[in-house]
Amino acid sequence: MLKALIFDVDGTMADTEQAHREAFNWAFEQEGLDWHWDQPLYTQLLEISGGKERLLHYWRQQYPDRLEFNGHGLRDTIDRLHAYKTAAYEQAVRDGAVSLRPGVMALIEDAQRHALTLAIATTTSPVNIAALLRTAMGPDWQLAFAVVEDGLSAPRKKPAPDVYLQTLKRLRMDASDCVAIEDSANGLNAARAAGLKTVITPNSFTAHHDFSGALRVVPDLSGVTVDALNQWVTERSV
Ligand code: XBP
Ligand code: MG
Repeated sequence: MLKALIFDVDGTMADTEQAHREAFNWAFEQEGLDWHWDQPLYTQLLEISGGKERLLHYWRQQYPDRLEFNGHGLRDTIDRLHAYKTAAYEQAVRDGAVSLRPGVMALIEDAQRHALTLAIATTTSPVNIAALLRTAMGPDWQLAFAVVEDGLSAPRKKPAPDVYLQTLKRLRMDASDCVAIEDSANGLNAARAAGLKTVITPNSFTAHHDFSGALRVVPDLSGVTVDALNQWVTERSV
């Protein structure tokens, strides 16, 4: 029987990437950059996990030989852009720009009824997790999660397995006792590299990804219960 569920955040617990994209574009305006990440471009750029890594990847695409902007070095500019973006994203979430996806809260509550342990394994920044879950679950949201591993605590981003390996280590559980819930190919590959069976709930940014090896791919978590997850795990192990 499962002992723990490990949730990804962006795209899984909530459809946050539109709000991230808009926050990035606001940051570019503040910095006087004529960059604009539209939906198709951002869908491609999401193949790079981590906002700073995504910015660096795009910078190197746009200006392969440029190491500074407005007298600031590359790293400083990226750190400043990411700080602007994170502040804008946090405000948008506080203002109600995103809500939990269908079935997420019901599965969390069902897991609590079954005395399962809950954890978070994400590449996003800690302030983003807090902004989303404080708004969605209230100020004591952190009490629901035994472990939270994020973009700061696990700097090597998905598809590297680090964030999941660190979560399992802190849970003191074997991967076989847990299920990961993800939305993207990077997330699936990170979880599987850590030995985790993974349920995928795609979204508009990831629907085209390759989810081979997933325990299940479902449109969202509506109707997904702990009993259903145990059933899927049992079916897979026979
Ligand atoms: C998705 C990501 C994050 C967000 C942006 O994280 O890759 O980078 O797109 O957030 P998840 P930051 O693992 O939860 O799907 O700018 O804070 O990275
Ligand atoms: Mg995700």
